[in-house]
Amino acid sequence: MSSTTPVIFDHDGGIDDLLSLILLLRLPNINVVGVTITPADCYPDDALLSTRKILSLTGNSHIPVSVGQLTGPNPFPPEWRAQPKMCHATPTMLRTSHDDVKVESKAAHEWMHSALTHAAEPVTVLMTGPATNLAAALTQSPNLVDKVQKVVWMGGAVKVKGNVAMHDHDGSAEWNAYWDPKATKVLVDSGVNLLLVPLDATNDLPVSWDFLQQLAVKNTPVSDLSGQFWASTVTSIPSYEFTYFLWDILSTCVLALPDTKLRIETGQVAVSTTTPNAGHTYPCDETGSSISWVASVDADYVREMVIHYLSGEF
Ligand code: AGV
Ligand code: CA
Repeated sequence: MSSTTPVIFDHDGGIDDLLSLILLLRLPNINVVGVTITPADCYPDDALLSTRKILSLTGNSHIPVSVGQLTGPNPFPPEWRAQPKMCHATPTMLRTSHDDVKVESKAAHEWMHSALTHAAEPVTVLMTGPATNLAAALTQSPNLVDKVQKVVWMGGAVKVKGNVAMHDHDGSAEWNAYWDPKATKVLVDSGVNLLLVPLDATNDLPVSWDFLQQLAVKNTPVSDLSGQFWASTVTSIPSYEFTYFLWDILSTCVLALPDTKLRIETGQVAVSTTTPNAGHTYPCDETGSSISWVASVDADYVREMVIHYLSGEF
């Protein structure tokens, strides 16, 4: 066994997905073996460019990147998908090359399938976008669950309300679970060792001005770039509620958090794939599958950990 945990990171190119990539690469106990992109809460060209630049900037240009071709039925709002374009427009990112980072010819779900098949030891899969790529790989080869050490997925809302606000939806689902409800169901029912990081836990971690202030005083290259990314998430229209959370960031931290800093619940969870609650992940003893989810965390500890790892030199 290696002393670091091998991790495949599947993200969907949002501001906090890209910040999660920076954070993940700086965690001492993690060895990132590949990055896959789901074209969900992003435009894939932007997500790919920012991913390659971050890998290059952090001295990780050997890590392979693969872009997904599969899409879910419920697209993200175009305003959200366009927002992360600013990430590769910041001066640090503009100065950084990307062509030293290889892009795999295989689509993300195929690359993931082959990486898991050939893995010498079980791999942890961190996912901060919809479950589409891993669900496709597991559908093709259900035995691959044995090659997955665990899945940590920013997805779902188990005992709290969701964050989908669409005319044909009752608001019970979290967006990553809703984008591709069938993939969500495949993942939950797959028998894989699954730990959700749902809204139940992330609701305690809004991106507050106080948090950004604490990051800013670090005054280092990494904290400045991170603060610039987050600055683009504070825009809000008066009277129109909008809060950005440390959704994907918490999920990344879960890979390194001491057991005493989080509370995990285990139970039967079912997934709806139909309106009006498509993507709803709810406790259900009759038709559910047994999975675990992070119910709550020590929010102060997590904030300090994030500020610690997102400061210093690249
Ligand atoms: O539901 C949270 C997920 C996370 O993976 N994403 C954003 C994070 O990357 C969707 C999302 C929910 N609300 C959003 C989202 C918002 N206001 N802006 C952008 N994305
Ligand atoms: Ca995301």
